[in-house]
Amino acid sequence: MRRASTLASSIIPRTIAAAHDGGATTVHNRILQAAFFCSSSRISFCNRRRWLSPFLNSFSNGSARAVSLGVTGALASVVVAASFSQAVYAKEPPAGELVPKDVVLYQYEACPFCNKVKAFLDYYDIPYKVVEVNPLSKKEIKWSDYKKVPILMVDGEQLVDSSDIIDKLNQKIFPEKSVDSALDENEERKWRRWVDNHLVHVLSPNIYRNTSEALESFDYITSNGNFGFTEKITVKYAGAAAMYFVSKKLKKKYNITDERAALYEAAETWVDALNGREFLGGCKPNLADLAVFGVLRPIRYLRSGRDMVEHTRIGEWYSRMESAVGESSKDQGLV
Ligand SMILES: N[C@@H](CCC(=O)N[C@@H](CS)C(=O)NCC(=O)O)C(=O)O
Repeated sequence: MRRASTLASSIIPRTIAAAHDGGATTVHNRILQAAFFCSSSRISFCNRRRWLSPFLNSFSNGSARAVSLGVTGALASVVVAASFSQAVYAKEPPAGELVPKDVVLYQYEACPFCNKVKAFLDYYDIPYKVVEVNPLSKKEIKWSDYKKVPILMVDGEQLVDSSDIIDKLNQKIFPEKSVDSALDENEERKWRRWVDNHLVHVLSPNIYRNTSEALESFDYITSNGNFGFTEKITVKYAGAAAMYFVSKKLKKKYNITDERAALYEAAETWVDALNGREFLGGCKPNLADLAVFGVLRPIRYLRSGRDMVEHTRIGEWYSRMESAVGESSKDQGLV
């Protein structure tokens, strides 16, 4: 095991170097993975939900009257209403023979790009195994020439770069998929680019905004990442301190003056893009919905994510996405 002082002196220059790395690199591996509170039922879809609304409304009016008709009627109404009240969204599972058999994701639990890929795998119920990479030694990906995560191995083929991974996987599992229109396709592409070029850059300055948020973030990273015992303690404090300073540099680099305002503005921009639709994809999430959801998932239950939901209109869409994506299809077994 490396000595704490060695680790402290290695992580700080590495993270600062990342800030000069010209892209969203190491900085983003410090982003957190918050707890997932996903619905497990996947039985209806948004049209059905709309068709059910008048019924549910009249039903709930009716249930008030049922009280006067007797306890049995009231109880029955409560049970039925409760079973419909958790609106969930159907998935579009790919044809069985097109689902890859052996999928392994090399990731950092807190990395937004990795979470983007996971949102795709989870939504389409593609079973996968996870290898948590140690961000200091990266020994788990020594075999690869590509030195970032995510790396996705799909039936022996190495895929890299989150957006490329999703494009290739999408093509593999839906070779015949037709988009509803060129307009929809352009819109989806435009917002996926917005995620990669804008949204991800707003995240780090927010989760490392001050010392307590930086510590909150690193507490989660070290609790969920692949670190040895001494590494955990060193990385938590050294990493939080380093990223606090790095995030200030990132703010400058991406012309962000007020990080929270930038986060709220991004959330509002996304809700405006939805333009009243349940998802950007309409009745069901498209790749842009999955990308936005994926990169926000690690911060959702941190202070910044909670603030975002409290101060913007994004919460309802986010809850719909949690429900639509459902539980992770991650295989709990070891690779
Ligand atoms: N464009 C890439 C970016 C991937 C990326 O920057 N990943 C970070 C982790 S969030 C990374 O591996 N950085 C290099 C490092 O940790 O040394 C993608 O979308 O997958």
